[in-house]
Amino acid sequence: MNSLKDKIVFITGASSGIGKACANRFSNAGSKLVLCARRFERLQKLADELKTECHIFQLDIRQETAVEKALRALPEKWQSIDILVNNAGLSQGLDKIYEGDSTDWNTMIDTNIKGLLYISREIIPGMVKRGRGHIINIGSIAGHEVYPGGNVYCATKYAVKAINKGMMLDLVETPVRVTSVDPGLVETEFSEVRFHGDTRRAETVYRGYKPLSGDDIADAVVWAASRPEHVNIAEIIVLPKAQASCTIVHKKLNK
Ligand code: NDP
Ligand code: 8X3
Repeated sequence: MNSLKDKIVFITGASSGIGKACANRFSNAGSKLVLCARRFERLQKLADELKTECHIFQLDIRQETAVEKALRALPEKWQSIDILVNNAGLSQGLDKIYEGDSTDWNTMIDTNIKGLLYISREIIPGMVKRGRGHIINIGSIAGHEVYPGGNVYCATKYAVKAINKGMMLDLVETPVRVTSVDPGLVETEFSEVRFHGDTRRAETVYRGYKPLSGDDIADAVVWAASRPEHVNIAEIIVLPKAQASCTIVHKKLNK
């Protein structure tokens, strides 16, 4: 087992859901945390609650220059990031492709693909130079199957799958590990964001079965990170027991 104590873990999108759960799990394992998101007050509250030392900052990962500035300005003691969890991401809309909103498309592409790349481009060179590091990308079952209305969101997660593989290939001659953790249905703010704040519609996504929690995914992330250095967990798909594919979910609904 690879100890996570005193490792510096950078988690994007730590203000909610899976990212927040990862922060809690790594904190319990004794890691030190670098956390970012757009909602800074949430990060402040989280950092106050966590048992470990944290460095928090507000960042919109879609802004390339802001990403460069923020990460190049990290205080020296926080620069040697050991583990990067590329978690920040979102879905917007569930429209048929011919009815889709290009603002939604741009938000998803700019966050899930371009934002992840901007962050990675800043962090990976240091890992290569130091001869250690682990990148954990949060993909999705939506990067393995396309479902009706999922079109562009699925395309972004297929892109994450390709980028994960690309990272593995390009880093094979280094000690830097690369993992994709690909969840199915996880009850977070994800559906509320997808449906533009329609909480009633969002709730229906998780009704009639037991969905995953952010903590279930954090468990897989921390497990992958704590394998011995010679073990690389390339990809993990984690689904709720009631889910067999993107669209086959066994729901017991009251009539
Ligand atoms: P949440 O909405 O609960 O959390 C998303 C996080 O991403 C928030 O912390 C949000 O912070 C952050 N974020 C979004 N846009 C940006 C941005 N432009 N810059 C910085 N941070 C941003 O959803 P989840 O926890 O479920 O989602 C986390 C990841 O898991 C995503 O990549 C998602 O695609 C993936 N996923 C989720 C599944 C699910 O069913 N929930 C299943 C499979 C994958 P803030 O708004 O404060 O910026
Ligand atoms: C999130 C899971 O099935 O809602 O990536 O797209 S799904």
